[in-house]
Amino acid sequence: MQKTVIVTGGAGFIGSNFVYYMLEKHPDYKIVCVDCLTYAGNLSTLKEALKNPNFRFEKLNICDREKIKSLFSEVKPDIVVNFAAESHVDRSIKNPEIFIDTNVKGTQSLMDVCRELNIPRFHQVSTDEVYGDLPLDRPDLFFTEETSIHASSPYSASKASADLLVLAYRRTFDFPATISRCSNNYGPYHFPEKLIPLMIINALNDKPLPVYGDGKNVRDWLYVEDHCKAIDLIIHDDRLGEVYNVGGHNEMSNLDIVKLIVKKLDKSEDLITFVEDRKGHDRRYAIDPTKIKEKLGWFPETKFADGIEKTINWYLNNKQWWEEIISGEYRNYYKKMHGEA
Ligand code: NAD
Ligand code: TDX
Repeated sequence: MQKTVIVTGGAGFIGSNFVYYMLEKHPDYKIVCVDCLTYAGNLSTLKEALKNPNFRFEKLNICDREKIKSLFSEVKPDIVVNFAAESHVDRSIKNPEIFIDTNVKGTQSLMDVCRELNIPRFHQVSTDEVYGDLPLDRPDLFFTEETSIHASSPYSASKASADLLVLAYRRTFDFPATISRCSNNYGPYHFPEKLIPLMIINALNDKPLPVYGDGKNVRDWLYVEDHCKAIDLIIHDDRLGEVYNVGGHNEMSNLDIVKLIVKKLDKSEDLITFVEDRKGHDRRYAIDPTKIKEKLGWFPETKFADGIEKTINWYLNNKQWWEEIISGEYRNYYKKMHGEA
């Protein structure tokens, strides 16, 4: 059956991958992207989607309740998937306020509009960071959906707050929502301030590779297409009020990731530079995805060895995309973080 899906934050990394995934998987669906194009959103990312008659882009801030209401009234979506967020932990440490505005108030505003218009389904894209971190010396521990919320950074606190609001709207107003909490994604269109694209691009440019602290922090990496598949399954399932953990069972230390990228690009490990640690730096994330596997049959299909190969090749073949980005506002950010552009 033909459906209309509103994708907020669809000009960012995961949202744009989701737009492409949905246009291909459901060629009869209408996909409407709502994005205000912050530093992290790029229309060039949606260049191919914009050629598709089933795709529409609206430059709008999710906090602008009136304009969102007017668009949603016109479009009458069957499903709203909320990716829109400030997503970078380091930026949240420098300037927390915008994280509260977009991630908390923006989510609330979207839900209010959906309630007013009786939109039948809302999905909140959340993160494993809401659970805080796990110790490195307890590899037997994983985050389950029952793990208590224990956020460490202003970013994760804002995402946790949004999750609590979604669950409260579910209970109080019978709001038709679901939540997914995913581990670290990697793949095409990943903004170059995040670990994997930053290391690929700096290595290609023979620039220092800044590893925070001792580099032993562990993340659980998932190829972005597998995340998109998980969300597609969740929004097409009738169970409401569910929270699903989504993860790749693919834990790696930051240093191992950086060394792998250096090796693949045939560069020298001398580029690796240990820098001051991130404040409040989470040690380890590890997802137990048993629930989504058992209830929806989801599993991470892309092996890390294949995913990282595809990702590196994508950055090699799409230089124009990231060269445009690193020549803009990004330079100011990089200068503030690392002292040189
Ligand atoms: P991103 O920073 O690449 O993209 C965010 C997008 O949201 C951008 O296009 C930006 O312009 C847009 N946006 C920001 N504020 C907005 C606003 N007020 N109104 C409208 N649009 C706005 O982020 P991402 O990495 O693609 O993450 C997408 C979602 O997935 C976020 O909610 C994030 O918390 C979550 N998540 C990300 C990861 C990851 O590894 N990147 C993992 C788990 C969950
Ligand atoms: O230059 C760097 N050097 C470094 O050592 C950068 C940018 C990062 N790191 C470390 C910090 C983290 O331990 O690498 C790890 C990954 O860092 P990020 O790419 O900034 O991701 P992270 O903080 O783990 O958060 C990501 O995953 C969860 C996303 O940005 C979030 O939006 C998502 O919720």
